[in-house]
Amino acid sequence: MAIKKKISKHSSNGNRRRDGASQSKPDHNLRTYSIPDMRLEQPDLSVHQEIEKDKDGAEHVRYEVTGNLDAPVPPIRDSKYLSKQQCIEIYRYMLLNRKMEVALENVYKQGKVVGGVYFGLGQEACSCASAYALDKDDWFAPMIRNQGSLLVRGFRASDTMMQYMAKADSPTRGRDGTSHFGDIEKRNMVSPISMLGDLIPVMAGVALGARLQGRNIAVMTYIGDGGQSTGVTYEGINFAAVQDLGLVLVVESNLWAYSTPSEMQYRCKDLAERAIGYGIPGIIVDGTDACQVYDAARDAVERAHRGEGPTLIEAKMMRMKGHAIHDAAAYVPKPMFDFWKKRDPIARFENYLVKEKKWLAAKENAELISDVERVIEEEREIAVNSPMPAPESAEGGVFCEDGCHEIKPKYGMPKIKKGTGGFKETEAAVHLK
Ligand SMILES: Cc1ncc(C[n+]2csc(CCOP(=O)(O)OP(=O)(O)O)c2C)c(N)n1
Ligand SMILES: [Mg+2]
Repeated sequence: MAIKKKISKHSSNGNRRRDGASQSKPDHNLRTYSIPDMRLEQPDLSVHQEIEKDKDGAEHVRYEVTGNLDAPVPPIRDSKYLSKQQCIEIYRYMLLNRKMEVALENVYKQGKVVGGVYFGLGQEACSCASAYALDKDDWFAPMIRNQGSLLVRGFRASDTMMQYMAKADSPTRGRDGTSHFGDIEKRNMVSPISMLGDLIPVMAGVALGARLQGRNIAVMTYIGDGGQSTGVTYEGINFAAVQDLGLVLVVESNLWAYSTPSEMQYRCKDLAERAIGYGIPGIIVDGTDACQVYDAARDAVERAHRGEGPTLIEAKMMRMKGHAIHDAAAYVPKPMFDFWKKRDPIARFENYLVKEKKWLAAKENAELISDVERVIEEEREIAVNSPMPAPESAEGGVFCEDGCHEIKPKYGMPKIKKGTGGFKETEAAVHLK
């Protein structure tokens, strides 16, 4: 019996013309997966390298920025979670963060700082609102741009200032001139690690330790658009992913890694896309919008508490100073600074609270600002007046000595399944061969 060829109503060709006449323009930004983008603006700026020869034939490299530099400034997105009081508190921390760094720049110029100073100018919303999303029992590990996170977690501005001045009352008693200190007692803070990316597996380990003690906690840390290129970043996130550990990784996508623009750092469109490769949720937020940063961080923290694993948050913003105080950032095209200055996280949040929401009267705002200035001035005084460490104390407190600090389970005794121990020596030996 002959089989009749079935003609489908929806044949592969259908009625579509193939001469291209009815074809719409392909969308090269089309994603076949979902990465939520909470931003209310997607800047289209890009940086290109130009090589010029001078009259002697020597080549000089400079960067140029193209795109819509006059784009209107986006509003702040209303938070799903934050109350009026919480918004004002975050705003206050952001002001403390900024004014502390201005004071630090001044003491540096007065020759009182040992070594360099790092700034988080333009990144205050990212540092403060992310740390604000943590619960007291959670852990965090800041990097150089996160001096605001320290304030939110209960450190005083004088702690950071004294640390830079290597004073006797500083957290490391003058043993370190920058930010290498933690607090395993009160504030659950792991010290920054200068080797970029290394904090990620360490924080995954902290979450694993808590899990063995019967608790799912959130462990938040930060990595830059440059630092995320390191191999250990992959290893750390992947480990957290397969173990469902509560890592909340804030990728500070601030367009520069020292003098390398992000266009020369990675080829994918958004760093949040990396989450797809790890098999974890990724989200993009405007890093200059405290509400967006908080909401994404809070969702990630709650996911961590439920034992569902890590989240990658890409906070897009701009590093508004050089790498550190010694770097004038002359390689950054000036129009880029102008563009992002209009997106200042504090000025926009102030406008949101005072003018849009009317949660803060102009007078209350002025009082809040002068109170923050008073606090910073007091903290600066404390820091400047702290003595330098006694020279004869120099050999102490560098290495961990007996009884210097006790490391004990914080959340309970580790739960170990019975009957898993007792490997025979021979098995280990065979394995090693
Ligand atoms: C593994 C490693 N490589 C290089 C450095 C030197 N270094 C310190 S900060 C920095 C740039 C970091 O840029 P990014 O990660 O984008 O952070 P940002 O400074 O922009 O906040 C470099 C190259 C380092 N500390 N560790
Ligand atoms: Mg960077």
